Amino acid sequence: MQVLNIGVFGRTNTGKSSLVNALTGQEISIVSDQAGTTTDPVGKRMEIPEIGPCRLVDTAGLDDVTDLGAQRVNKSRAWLNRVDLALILFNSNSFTKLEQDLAIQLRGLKVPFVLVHTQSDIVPLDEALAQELSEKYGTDVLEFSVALLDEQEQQENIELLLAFIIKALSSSPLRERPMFEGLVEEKQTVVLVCPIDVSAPTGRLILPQVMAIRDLLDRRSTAVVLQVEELADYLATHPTPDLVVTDSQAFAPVSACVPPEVPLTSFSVLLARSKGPFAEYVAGAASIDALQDGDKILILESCTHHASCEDIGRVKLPRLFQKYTGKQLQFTVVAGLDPLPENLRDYRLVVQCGGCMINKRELLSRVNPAMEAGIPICNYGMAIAYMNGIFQRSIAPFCR
Ligand SMILES: Nc1nc2c(ncn2[C@@H]2O[C@H](COP(=O)(O)OP(=O)(O)OP(=O)(O)O)[C@@H](O)[C@H]2O)c(=O)[nH]1
Ligand SMILES: [Mg+2]
Repeated sequence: MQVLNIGVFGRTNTGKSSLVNALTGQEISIVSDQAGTTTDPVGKRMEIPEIGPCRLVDTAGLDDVTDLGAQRVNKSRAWLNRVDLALILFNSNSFTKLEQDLAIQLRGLKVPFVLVHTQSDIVPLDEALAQELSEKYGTDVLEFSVALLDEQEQQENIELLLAFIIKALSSSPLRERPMFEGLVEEKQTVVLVCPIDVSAPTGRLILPQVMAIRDLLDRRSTAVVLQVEELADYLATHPTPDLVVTDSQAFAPVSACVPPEVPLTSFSVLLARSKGPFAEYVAGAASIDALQDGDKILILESCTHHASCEDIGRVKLPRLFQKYTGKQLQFTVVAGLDPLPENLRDYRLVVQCGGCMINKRELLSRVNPAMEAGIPICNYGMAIAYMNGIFQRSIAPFCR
């Protein structure tokens, strides 16, 4: 399930932590009149109506000049690459170069933002300034305070902030596309093939499988969940399903079982369509055939996990690449949100993991530099599908 990040940015003492506490109704962050109270960014998950799970991220002041100030500012600024929405806080009608630059940077990153004039019980927002900022940046400007004496008025002020957040996120292009949007309709049946093998986590399903089941329930369609061994018997004894989705690793036996007229795809292809730059992945997969001896491949793995000996990014994928191409290739793996290599242009292909642990915005910030440098990109599942000869079939349901 996608968790949207909402970053709270601004100078020290503008009331960032107070706003986070007011919005969540909890004492998440320490509040004090000492500039530089918040040091490391603090995230708090909250469910926002109409939007779903979000992470509210309180950051350190962007004008922090204490000893560790520069490091704190860098850590806060790093969140600009991860947020789906930013709240830019300012007070005393002081929208200076710092705030202006922030707004311009966010606009360049195509991240929506809302301007929040804080501590408005002390200095109210100047209407002319609000009008000017709203026109200049095309966003809402909210007069906000956490210290209103009238309880009802205070509640309404928080509700209004929430309404602005919902409005900005609902129309955001950074929201992920639901997995089966445009593919499956009410009352249709989808078979989900979920192998429970050694790599399956104990006692639970993996995130893409859970997301698929949830989206099918939302669509009032039927999900049939089974393992590879049960598939043939199911198909022989039940009406033909409208779609079959399998774990990529079981694509070969599953595709042998599923009649050619029944659409078949994989969880990773669905995930790529829902959160990745799908068309670019499709084009990138074809570039695997052009790889030559000595070419470099960059593998981007977005989650952090202990690398096992059969690790997909470090062992299985490189092995498959060598076997399929017959070329001597060089692989670099970058994990988590570690910086990308400086010599990005030296790579012939970038292969990103499915990104089930990160949101669309974070995933795009990983692959965008490669796209901008004109380097073909693909993801794990689509590269595996391509090299196993099942690519065309797995993307066919989206090309109808
Ligand atoms: N009167 C009034 N005081 C506020 C309001 N919001 C915050 N404050 C006070 O302003 C001071 C700074 O608030 P914080 O929430 O700690 O500000 P911050 O932006 O998180 O500060 P740093 O973490 O240092 O960057 C505290 O003394 C708060 O009590 C408000 O709406 N009205
Ligand atoms: Mg703070």
